[in-house]
Amino acid sequence: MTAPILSISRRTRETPFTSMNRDAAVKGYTVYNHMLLPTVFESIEADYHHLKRHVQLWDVACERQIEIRGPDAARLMQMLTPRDLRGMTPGQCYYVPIVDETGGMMNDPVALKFSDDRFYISIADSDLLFWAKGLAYGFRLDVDVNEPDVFPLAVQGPQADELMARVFGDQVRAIKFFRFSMLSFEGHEMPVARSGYSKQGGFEIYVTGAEIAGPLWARLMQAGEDLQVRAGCPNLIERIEGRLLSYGNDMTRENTPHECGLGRFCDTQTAIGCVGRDALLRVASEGPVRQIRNFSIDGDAVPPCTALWPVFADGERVGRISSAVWSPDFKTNVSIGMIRMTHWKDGTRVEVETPDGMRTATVREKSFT
Ligand code: THG
Repeated sequence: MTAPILSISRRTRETPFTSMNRDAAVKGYTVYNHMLLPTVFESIEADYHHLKRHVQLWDVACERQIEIRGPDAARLMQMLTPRDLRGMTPGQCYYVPIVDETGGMMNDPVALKFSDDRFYISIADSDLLFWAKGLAYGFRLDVDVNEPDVFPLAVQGPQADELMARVFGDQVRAIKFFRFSMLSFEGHEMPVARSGYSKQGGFEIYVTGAEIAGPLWARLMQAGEDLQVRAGCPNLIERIEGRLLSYGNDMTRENTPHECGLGRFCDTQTAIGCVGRDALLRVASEGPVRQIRNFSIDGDAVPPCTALWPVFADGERVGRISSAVWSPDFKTNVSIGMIRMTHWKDGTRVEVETPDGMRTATVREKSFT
């Protein structure tokens, strides 16, 4: 049997790194924000081991930027999120839940603040641009909202500091977690942040202009040869172990940030202007009745999790699994799901209905890492 292919067209946008991925023998793609996102190079397990030991270059250009510019930029930003942005200073990144008027999750991006009148929102997979433009128009805000030619390149893994220092200088070592500096490469200035969709440490370079993507990729590859640098991508196993959520998979507009375990990124009381504030004030006072947890699912490797798997306790449905995969390091199936408060305590035993039968599983309050 041959695997089906993904037909690529103008809608499934290529990135400035697509030809580099091809040269690195990319084996799988998904589509994220209407753009190609590699999912596997050697194998998901080989990519995972390499990521945890060495350093990888990730084409995450699909983390599209929404640029908000103008006198009302800060006001629009605060309308979008229940996280209080008043303490955010230029050069900071904030992980920000974005909610609609019902308090439902619209996206879970990383925001970058350049100044009071300029931000980037580095979005997850939903068309947040239209919601932001709609709010700006509807409220007659004095802002420009657009998607600039910025293409994030992540450098992830334990050797990321060493590799980045060789290309951008020792100043990268001083960049703190979720902060960015404007650094230059061949005369191009770009934000370089200590962040990324893994728990292995590293940076994200917001490559400004497609023309510099090739030279930067080549320089990083050459500088990191002895560090065994290679192309990689967000890794399914590593991100589930670290409980990094995937919008559209682990949560949707049906969920509040509190259900997603993102209550620590909400300051609903003081986030004056957030369109979901009233709705969230109601749920924040009572607390959620179901929440995201990790689970370990017993038995050998589970099949790919491409739909929600029901979770049962004593024959009653109490939750669902949204991501699951075999972990070579933890020697169990690691997973992310949502479960009712009656069963969300650490160590609770439940049953998961997978496509190849019922499996026993254990709720984990903490992530695997
Ligand atoms: N980096 C950037 N943009 C992104 C992602 C990213 N856009 C899409 C997607 N990833 C958005 N989702 C996430 C999810 C988790 C995190 C970042 C973006 C993340 N979480 C830290 C954690 O859970 O450990 C917490 C961060 C904090 O403590 O503030 O990093 O990866 N540019």
